[in-house]
Amino acid sequence: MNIYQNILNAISKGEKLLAVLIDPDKMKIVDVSNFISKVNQSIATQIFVGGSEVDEGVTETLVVEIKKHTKLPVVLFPGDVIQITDKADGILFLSLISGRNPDYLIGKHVEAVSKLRDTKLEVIPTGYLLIENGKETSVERVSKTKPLKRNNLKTIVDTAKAGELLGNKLIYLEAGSGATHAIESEIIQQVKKELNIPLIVGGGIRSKQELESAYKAGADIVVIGTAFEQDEAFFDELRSLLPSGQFPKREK
Ligand code: 1GP
Repeated sequence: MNIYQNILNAISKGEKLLAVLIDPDKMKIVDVSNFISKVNQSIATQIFVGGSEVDEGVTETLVVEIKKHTKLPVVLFPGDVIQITDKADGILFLSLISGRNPDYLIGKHVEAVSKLRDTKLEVIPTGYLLIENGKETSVERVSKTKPLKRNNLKTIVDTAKAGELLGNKLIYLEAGSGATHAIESEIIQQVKKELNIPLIVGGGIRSKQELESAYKAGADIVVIGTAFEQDEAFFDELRSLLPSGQFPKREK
């Protein structure tokens, strides 16, 4: 499985991607089979697994269970090194470039190497930007970094571009899980205009309209967690989202 190449291929055909985020801290193992069957029938193209605060071993158990029920790529979106498991297909190797905490710019990465060295995980370097959302998010609390101000568009755009120039393969604009407001179209548009690599947008997207406007503004991959956790019927609601053909066909 070449996750990144598949993302590039899909985007080059004008397709949009949807990642369902599963937080190991919130998903019970007994509920996985039912939840994943909903994911399989939906327009989702990837499963991301990760959270800000997860106990050791929990992510691996969850990933093993998810893999029993789907052929979609399972990509780690880790809040910490202890969430790394070789049972997944890939990992977003996140650099929190909106912040200035050296642990999340290089420290955790060095720690991760001894775990990654013996795995076959596809490592995808990702520049991760936390954008202010009006309330403190768990990423902000755990990473002890400040998000970028929404009205400081130039800093957001320049930070995203710096992330690309540093060699990241993806840029992720994050409002934070459960954000009260999703990232505005204007921010997505301006960032997208500058980038030559795919753009991920997530945090606080709870309606079909919000998803659609993120795509229209230029998001290549949208990540949704909370809205699916709270109401699995949202999977069905999204089926009519875009003309068929805009979502890649995939094996389930
Ligand atoms: C969080 O961007 C993701 O890291 C998804 O956020 O849970 O608000 O959908 P939500």
